[in-house]
Amino acid sequence: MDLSRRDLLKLGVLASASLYLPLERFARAKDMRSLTALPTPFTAAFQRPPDVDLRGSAGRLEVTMRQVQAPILGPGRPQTNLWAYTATDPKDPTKTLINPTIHVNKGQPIEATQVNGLPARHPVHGYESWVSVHLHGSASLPQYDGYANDVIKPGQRKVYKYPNAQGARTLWYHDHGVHRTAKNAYAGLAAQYHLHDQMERDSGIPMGQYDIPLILRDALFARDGSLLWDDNSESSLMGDVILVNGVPWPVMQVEKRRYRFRILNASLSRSFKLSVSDPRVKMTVIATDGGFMPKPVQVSSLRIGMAERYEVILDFTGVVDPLAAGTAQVLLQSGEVKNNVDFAHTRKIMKFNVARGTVADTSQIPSYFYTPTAPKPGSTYMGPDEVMGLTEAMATKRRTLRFERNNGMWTVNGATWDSVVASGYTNVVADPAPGSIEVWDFVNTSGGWFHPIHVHLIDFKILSRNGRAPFAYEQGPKDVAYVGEGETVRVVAKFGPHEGKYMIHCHNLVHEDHDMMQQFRVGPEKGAADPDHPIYAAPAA
Ligand SMILES: [Cu+2]
Repeated sequence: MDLSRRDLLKLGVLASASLYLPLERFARAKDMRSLTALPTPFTAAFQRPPDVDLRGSAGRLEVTMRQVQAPILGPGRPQTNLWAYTATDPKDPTKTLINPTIHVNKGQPIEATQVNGLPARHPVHGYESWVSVHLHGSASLPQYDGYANDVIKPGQRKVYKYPNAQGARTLWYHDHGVHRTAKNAYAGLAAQYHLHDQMERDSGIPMGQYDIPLILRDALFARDGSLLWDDNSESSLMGDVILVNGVPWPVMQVEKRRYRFRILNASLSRSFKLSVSDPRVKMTVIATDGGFMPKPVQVSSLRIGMAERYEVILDFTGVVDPLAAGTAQVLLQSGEVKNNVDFAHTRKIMKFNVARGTVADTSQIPSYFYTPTAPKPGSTYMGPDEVMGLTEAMATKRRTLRFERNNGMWTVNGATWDSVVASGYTNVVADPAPGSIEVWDFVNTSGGWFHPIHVHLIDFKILSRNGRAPFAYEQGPKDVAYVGEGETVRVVAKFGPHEGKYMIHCHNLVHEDHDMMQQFRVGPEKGAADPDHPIYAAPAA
């Protein structure tokens, strides 16, 4: 019998909301190799990723990609081999930091040397361990953007130059190696990068120890502790363990005050519909992928697709002490998302234990951050106010990009990334003029899957979803658009500040690798001698 989840629902097999059977089509993931018992939710302690603070420094950093072991499954259970970005702690050279959050200030460019210190071949899949490092959210030159074919082979290194000229935002750096992105990222190559600026410092929002990355992802584990791979015939990988900053369903001790969480969905294929279990804890969205929204917006739930970032303030001030226990408990949880596959605990994310007693909280949530304004002329770095000042009427060109599965391949307007490679990297899906404003429609006619679409280089404003207004929480600068089932998402963007070739792709990384990726070119084709050619201008050595 081959029954879909929808069929099972009709038959009443899944009538209990808390019980989800693994889908038959995902049954292979639950094979003999998989864990017999999952970690127990809400037992492991929350971990803040380590910080590398480059503010006020010379702006140089060396990062080495390495295979490391982590006790993800808990004490007394086998450790997990991960691939991670590692850096020496600038404050203590005897310490190695795993997947650190990098902090920079606006206006301070940096150079990050990335060294491929991974095993020459992937220990499970056997492929040559090439990588490419993409700083997602940065308007970098093409040769520093982590172009998929601009790979760093084992033993090689490459210097990436990051301008940090945009406004405050939550970026992340992750792997983008051609046809290896999903497996490399799944192995652990993903971390956050925070760009800070004056608007952020003046706003009064929680900073420092109260400004906390939440990197959400799912995973499958084998009994020997290793990560298990099952991409369901190159369609989606749906894990049964939810990790927050690498810890399964952690518990975080919090005070009765406001916290700023920078939520990133680093899953390959799973989306989340986030909410907080206690209605007294208000969730206010203050920033989207590309930085602050014009105005904070309070929400009861928030859908976050792969690679999207939402900064939220959770305010624990109103939590009342229970009479007997020492703490009050609040859950961050997920709801139903179409075409997710839920297992027993995949709607749980993490738990907050709220400490008794009041604390002095001088932070605030401002009523607004800025007023949207018409973009400055020319091809310049855009502020969030200029991105949100874009209108459909300003556009001089319209384009349509269709994301669909053809003959088992994932395609953009019927083409795959291999066609770009075969063209000598000259095929483009769009060729906007430098500084021009365009409206793009992202179209997904399928009911069977959603595609979070990422456009490199630029930030865009979402104009509409199927002709209706975007969700209140996505009305900020974005670089990923969640294109749901049967949806057309319309965005407007200004193309710059750089010329050259940049990728556009689905951030279901299984789709991206097989091969839902194309490129666009800002300005004219300059051939292989282009001083900013994504492959030839600054190759790894
Ligand atoms: Cu996709």
